Amino acid sequence: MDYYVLTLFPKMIEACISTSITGRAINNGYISMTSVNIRDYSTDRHKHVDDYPYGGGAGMVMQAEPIYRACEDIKMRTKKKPRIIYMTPQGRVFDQSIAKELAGEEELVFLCGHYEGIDERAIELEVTDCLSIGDYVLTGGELAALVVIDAVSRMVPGVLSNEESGISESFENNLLEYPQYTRPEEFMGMKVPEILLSGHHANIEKWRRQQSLLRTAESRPDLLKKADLDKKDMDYLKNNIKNLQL
Ligand code: 6GU
Repeated sequence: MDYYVLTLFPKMIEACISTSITGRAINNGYISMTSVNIRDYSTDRHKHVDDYPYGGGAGMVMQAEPIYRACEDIKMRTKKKPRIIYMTPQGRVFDQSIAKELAGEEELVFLCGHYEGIDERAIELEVTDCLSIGDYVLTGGELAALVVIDAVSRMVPGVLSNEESGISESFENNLLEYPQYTRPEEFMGMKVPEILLSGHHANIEKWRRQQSLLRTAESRPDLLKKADLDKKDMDYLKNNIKNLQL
């Protein structure tokens, strides 16, 4: 997977992506990152990239031309027509299924805006997808792009080790993860649930499933509606959750 990020703050992207699992994936050749400074495509002698909004109002708007030129340059450098994703709170809300879908691409371009947004004509000319990471407003698209890149990268084959990808995880099958414990057996008077020390694998699996069901019902009842539940799951929930709504 080759990522390109168009931004006014390329250092922000590089610092974040070069650490941890994404950093290892870059070193091992599973992903690559090119951060592109939109300011380098300004034709203005003061390297301006923004101006006042037509019609008035607060803040500045990023001009179409530097963004257009940066996108065209990237399209020339990549073999295929890459998807160009504009990070904006007005976009489709990112989730695990979108992460999996994007992981199937060979290249992804992220466009990060700042100020009061970018000139609509740049969006019309270049952008193929708009993505949001949730219903709140960030100062710019960089953190949002990093969130998407992280979630997509761990879906790219080879990025996670066998052990890491064996981790059953929240949102697989729309259930939240069960609680985990490690040594010591007792901490501040709190004991690890007895069943986890029993060595009885079938009972442990059953307990973990029940914990997942409880957590999802309590914190994310919206997810539970989409989960694949059998009769045993349903009976457990009916007996353990007061106002179960499915
Ligand atoms: Cl993608 N960008 C900005 N600026 N704010 C956001 C967002 C994106 N997603 C949620 N809030």
